[in-house]
This record gives sequence, structure tokens and C-alpha cells, in this order.
Amino acid sequence: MAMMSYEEKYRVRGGTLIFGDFFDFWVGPFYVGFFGVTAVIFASFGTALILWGAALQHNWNPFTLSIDPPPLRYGLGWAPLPDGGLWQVITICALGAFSSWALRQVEIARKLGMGLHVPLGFSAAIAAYATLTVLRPLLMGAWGYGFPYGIMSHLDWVSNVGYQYLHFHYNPLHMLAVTFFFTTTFALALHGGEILAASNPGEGEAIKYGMHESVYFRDTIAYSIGELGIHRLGYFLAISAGLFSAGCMIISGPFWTQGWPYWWNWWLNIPIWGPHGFA
Ligand code: UQ2
Repeated sequence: MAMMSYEEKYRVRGGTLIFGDFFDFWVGPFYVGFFGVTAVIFASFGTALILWGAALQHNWNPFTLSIDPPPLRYGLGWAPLPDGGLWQVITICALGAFSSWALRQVEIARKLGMGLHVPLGFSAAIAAYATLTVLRPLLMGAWGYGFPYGIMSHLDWVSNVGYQYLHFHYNPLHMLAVTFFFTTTFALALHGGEILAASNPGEGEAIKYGMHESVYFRDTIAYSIGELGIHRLGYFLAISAGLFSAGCMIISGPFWTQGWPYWWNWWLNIPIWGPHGFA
């Protein structure tokens, strides 16, 4: 594949976190690095284990295949491979691959003299995954509280856990997480639409830039957050969605075991109008 004209200038040596220049090379368009190697190893091994699980279950239907966590009775111990052990090793592979990818992002950012915003943002997503598969199971006392790896089965897990708490939408951190997810898509719709509009002004027209975009939003909603601001806002919204998702799961079980609607009894019990009120 041909190099883009700027790659020759920006493909620089150095910035590695480990082993100096040893893994500091490219394969085609891809930077390798030590963490590129570990990412490929973890991902390949994990994928192979999923295929082994499919073989053990005699199920090659990608929609119904499910690699389940161990039954609860194994607690926090190792389970036999066909009885949740595969899930345990695959989870290690996934975390190894995700962490490798984040560290490879760090090396590339250092090469280019950039900030670490990309790996930091990605880490919020890794933290949400690690919360569901490691942190919450640890706090609950069994790996069986992790979610199953399957297209349909993980959806069933989400639905079942939601109903265990009667109505999960009453979880205050879930409310915030959902709000951040929706606001992220709203902001990206605004921004994507704006960028497409400015870069496709019509036949023969010159492409428009930030000042036109700012005036557009001042004319429509009396406020523009700015070219840099919209990206900072998007970064904040997306990371908040991930962190509040992790938070809403960490409190469900380890810190609140009733239905979430009951949590709001503090509101009904406020002294002024509650059972011990003045009336
Ligand atoms: C903007 C701007 C952009 C944008 C967008 C806005 C020139 C190209 C989308 C408008 C964004 C606003 C007003 C913030 C909306 C707030 C929330 C919480 C969604 O001003 O600067 O740059 O893309």
C-alpha cells in the first residue's frame, strides 16, 4: 500500500514504552511495537478458545453460540474449561488484548508528540468491560456474575439483571449513563451534520470552515461551543457515558440489593412530607 504523502514525515522512530527500538517497526500501514505483538497474541488465542467452545457445544451458529461464565458454585475459583473455564481464560485474553491496544495507542501518541487523550478515552471503555467481568464478580463473590459471551445470550443477561432489580431505569447512575449515551449521539449528529454541510456546500462553491460553522449555530440556537469545544464536549460526554455505566453496575449488587424503585424511598421519606413530617 502506498504511503500517504504526510506519513513519510510523521512515521517517526521512538516513543516506545518498553524494549527500545526492538519492536519499533511497521508492517505495511500498521505500527507493530511490543504491544501490537501482545495484542495479536491475546486476540488470536482468545478467538481460538471461542472456536474451541463452539466445537465443544457443537454449535457454529454465531447468533446462538454462547461462552458462559462458570456456575455460581465455583465462586472465585477456577472452573473446568467446558464449564466456565473457557470464559475465564477468554476474559483474560480480552483484557490482555484491550490493555495492549491502549498501550500501543500510548506509544503511537508519544511518537507523534500528541497528548494521551485517545488511550485515556479508550480506557473508559475498557474500565466498563472490566467492571462487568472482573470487578463486580469479585465484589459479589463469584465469576458466575460475569456476563456470557454470545450475541443473544449477553442481551438476555442484560434483560435478566435489569428485572432482578425490578426496574433498572430507577437506578440513578443508570439514568445518568443513558443520558450521556443519548447526548453523545445527539452531539455527534450535530457535529457530523455540520461538518458534512460545511464540506459539501454545492457545485462550484468553496468549502466552508469553522467560522461559518460557528455563525450557523449562533444564528440557529444563539450559541456555538466552537470547533475545539465540540470535540472536548464529545470526549467528555462519551467518557462520562462509559464511567457512569460502570458505576451503575458496581452499585447494583455490591451496594444495593433491593429493587431500584425502592431506592427512591429516601425521597418519599423526606421529613417535611414523609411519615415523620410536621403534618
Ligand atoms: C458548534 C461548533 C461545531 C459543531 C457543533 C456546534 C463551530 C464544527 C455541533 C454546536 C454545539 C453546541 C451548541 C453544543 C450542544 C450541547 C450539547 C450538550 C449537545 O458550536 O463550533 O464545530 O460541530
